[in-house]
Amino acid sequence: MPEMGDNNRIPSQAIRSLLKVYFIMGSVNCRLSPAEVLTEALAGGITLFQFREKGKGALTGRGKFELAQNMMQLCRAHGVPFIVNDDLELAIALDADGIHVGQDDSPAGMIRRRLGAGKIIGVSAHTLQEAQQAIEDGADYLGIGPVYPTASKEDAQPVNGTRLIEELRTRGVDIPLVGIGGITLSNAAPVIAAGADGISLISAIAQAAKISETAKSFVKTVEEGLRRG
Ligand code: 3NM
Repeated sequence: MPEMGDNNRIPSQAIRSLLKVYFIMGSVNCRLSPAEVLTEALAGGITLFQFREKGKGALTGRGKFELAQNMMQLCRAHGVPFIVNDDLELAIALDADGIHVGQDDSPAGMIRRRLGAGKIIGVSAHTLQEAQQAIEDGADYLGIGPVYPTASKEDAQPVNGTRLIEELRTRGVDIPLVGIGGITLSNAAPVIAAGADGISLISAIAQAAKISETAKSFVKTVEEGLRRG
């Protein structure tokens, strides 16, 4: 985990660099075993990981807990922070590095009181208002999507392109943020050009024929995009 800032919060500059290639996955997203997929993705240089055990056939209870524990150990071995999707009790039980929540979950402020200052809290936002509210509530970063059509989220909102990312940056909102939804190697660059600090993705890595090489190519694409500014 990065060094803490003055108020025990992780500084936004550190969050920004963690967001470059933010891989999300659960057992239903993988063709190989989840441990194999995550090991390859870590070897390829993903910068942050989110455990998202959701959808048809997803594990629950003990099975979910044990898989999460296993994924967190793999992340820790590579120095990559481990974020839990939605499940605050799981994040607390594991002492995970953070949590990512949607609009139907508790507000970031309430979560912060349970998790503590030094944990990472991400919020999904689909409109300017949702983004502003999440910032007010103390989110560390925002996930903005879906940028492109996605098959990985059943209840996805309408596709928004890079519009909201651009609008936030034009208005001077400088919170760390990632674009999400349908991102591939061929359409990632415009997301960074729009002002995102990174990209968040499931299938382009989880279902890749060569997972580690693909993750590495995403890191290169994002870093080139960030250098271009
Ligand atoms: N959240 P893929 S889109 C988990 O719009 C998730 O907030 C989204 O998966 C949002 O990279 C999405 O396979 C799915 O498209 C991303």
